[in-house]
Order: sequence, then C-alpha cells, then structure tokens
Amino acid sequence: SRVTLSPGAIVLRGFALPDAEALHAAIRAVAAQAPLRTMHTPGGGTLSAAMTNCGTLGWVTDKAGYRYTPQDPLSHRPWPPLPALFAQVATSAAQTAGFSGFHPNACLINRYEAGSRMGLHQDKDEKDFTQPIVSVSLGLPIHFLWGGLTRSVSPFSFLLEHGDVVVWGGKARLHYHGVKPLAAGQHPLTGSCRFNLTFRFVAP
Ligand code: MD5
Ligand code: FE
Repeated sequence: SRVTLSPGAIVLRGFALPDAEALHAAIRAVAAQAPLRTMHTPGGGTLSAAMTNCGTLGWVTDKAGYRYTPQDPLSHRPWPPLPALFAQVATSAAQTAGFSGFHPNACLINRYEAGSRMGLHQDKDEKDFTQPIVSVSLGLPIHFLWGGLTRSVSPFSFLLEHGDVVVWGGKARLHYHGVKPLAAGQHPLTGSCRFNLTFRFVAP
C-alpha cells in the first residue's frame, strides 16, 4: 500500500519485502568492510544507533561536526561501494513515489538495538535538497516521529515495519523527524535489532 504522510512523504508499505534477505546479506557484507560503530556529536553526546556507510560519500559525526566524507575515518579507506541491489531498490522506490532519475551516491546504515532512538532533527548536510531521500526499514518495528518544517510543530508517530520504504522529497525533505526508543524483541531476519538504510544524493 501507499500512504502519504504529508506532501512529498510517501510510505510504500512492504516495498522491500521481496529483497529483504538479500538486503540484509548486503548490509553484513558492507559491515564486514566498514564496521558499524558508535558516533559522537560535536557537543560530546553519543548517538545510540550504530552507524556505517557505503557509496562514494558517507555521513559521519565527531567532535569536528557533522559532514560527508569519501573515506571511512576508522580505516582511512574509501567507504565500500553501494551494492547494486541497494541502488536498484532506492531508484525503483523513488520512481514508484513519483521521483524519477534518483541515483543515490550515499547510503547511511543505522542499526538500532533495544533502547536506541534518534532525536528530532532535520537532514540538511547534503547541500542539494532537490533530490529525495529514500529510507528502508528492516527487522524490528519502530515508532517514527514526523514533525514539521520548524521544531515547534508537534510530531505525530506511526509504526515503520520490516520491508517498509519511505520516500521523502519536495516539501517533506526538510521536515523534522526522529524515532522513538526501539522496543526489545526478536525478528526472524535481524534478531534483536532494526536496520534503517537511508539513501541520499549528496552534492560533491
Ligand atoms: C531512521 N534515520 O529510521 C531515520 C529515518 C537519519 C534518519 O533520520 O537521518 O539517519 S529515515 C530519514 C528521513 C526521515 C524523514 C525525513 C527525511 C529523512 N527527510 O525529510 O529528509 O534511521
Ligand atoms: Fe534524518
């Protein structure tokens, strides 16, 4: 099914289900090259989701701030390439949601364990906001928070489940969003965690 949250934000329920096992295998392959790790905010905080990247640019945060880098700061090597399946799923989901010609060059992989959350924020490190963002949820369900264009808009929550894909473009691109703490559970594919893949086109 296809649900519009607000103009430009389209939920494609179960879109990635046929590819879930292969996507999970590809996450493991990426993480074998560029391990999932805890990142730190410039203010000295710690992100509760573990992260890694693939593609030509990867999102990182540390004492120096938030940015996209061509190399993994742990290995000083380029991030692993975007698996072909990742590119296919992202491009076809964007197309299905009405955004043709989406060719991401960055994929952030977030791994949530019980209690992991993500506070309300905007995604604005990409410089190019004309391209949509595609996110793919795998494993345990989580309550997603969808706010407005300013922090003062109270977010509403909805459940993102295994295989759901969300395309965020146009006016939705700069909305505040986050996720509530992951509830403990077991999923047949991912065990005790949830993965989120976030595909972006980042201006070089
Ligand atoms: C997640 N990840 O489930 C979330 C949700 C992130 C992040 O927020 O930055 O890694 S997917 C991304 C998203 C959600 C809603 C709006 C926009 C992006 N957007 O408007 O750009 O791990
Ligand atoms: Fe975000």
